[in-house]
Amino acid sequence: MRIDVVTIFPDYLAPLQLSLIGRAQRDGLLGVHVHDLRDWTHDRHRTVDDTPYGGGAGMVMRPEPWGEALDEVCGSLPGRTPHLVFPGPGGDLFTQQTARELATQEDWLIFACGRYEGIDERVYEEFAARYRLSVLSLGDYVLNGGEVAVLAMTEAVARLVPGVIGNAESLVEESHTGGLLEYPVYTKPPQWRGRKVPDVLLSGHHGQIAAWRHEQRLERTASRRPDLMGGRDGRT
Ligand code: 6GU
Repeated sequence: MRIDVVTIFPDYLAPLQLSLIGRAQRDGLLGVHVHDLRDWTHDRHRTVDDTPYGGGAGMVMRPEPWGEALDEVCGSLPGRTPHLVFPGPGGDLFTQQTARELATQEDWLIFACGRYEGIDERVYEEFAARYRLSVLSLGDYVLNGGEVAVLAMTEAVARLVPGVIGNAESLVEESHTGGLLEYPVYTKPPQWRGRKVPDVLLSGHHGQIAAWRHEQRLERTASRRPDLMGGRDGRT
């Protein structure tokens, strides 16, 4: 999978060279390319923003650098068509299902990171008319820009790309697979500060262990995330 990121803070994306995502790149499973939006400005101050028409607080990103940047980046792989992602608090919720769809149905993502009060609306219109385009939000809170969201979304998507995670089995039972949170886990020692590992986990009864873990997932999800259990009020 190929991932391009356009941002005014390329350094923000440096963590994508680390850990699992970094290794996936060295292994050739993933290519991450970060671009500075200001490379597509033409004035001495490399201006990317201006005051909003109609008044109001803050600054809005001007359409011209975004237009030139996305024209160039979107056209940089002959014969291939990217899926454009604009991270933003006003977007559709990014979930494990979104990550799964992007990992399995797309082979090229371009993230366009807005800052300030947002990007001129005509940029969305222009590129939605030419490409598949999603506006995606991490959740109901406000970040200063899309960069941190791209780190999260890239990690969530990349780890679902075949080969990126060595132990594919670890993907099967994790939180949000099957709509439930993960069960609690324990390791050695069997007793720590007077706290014991649940007996069933030491019993060697695989059937009982599986049943206990499933019960724990249900209890945990009902208690912490009733919204995942279906039913408008989370009780059913
Ligand atoms: Cl994707 N962007 C910004 N700026 N804020 C957010 C977000 C995204 N998701 C939640 N808050």
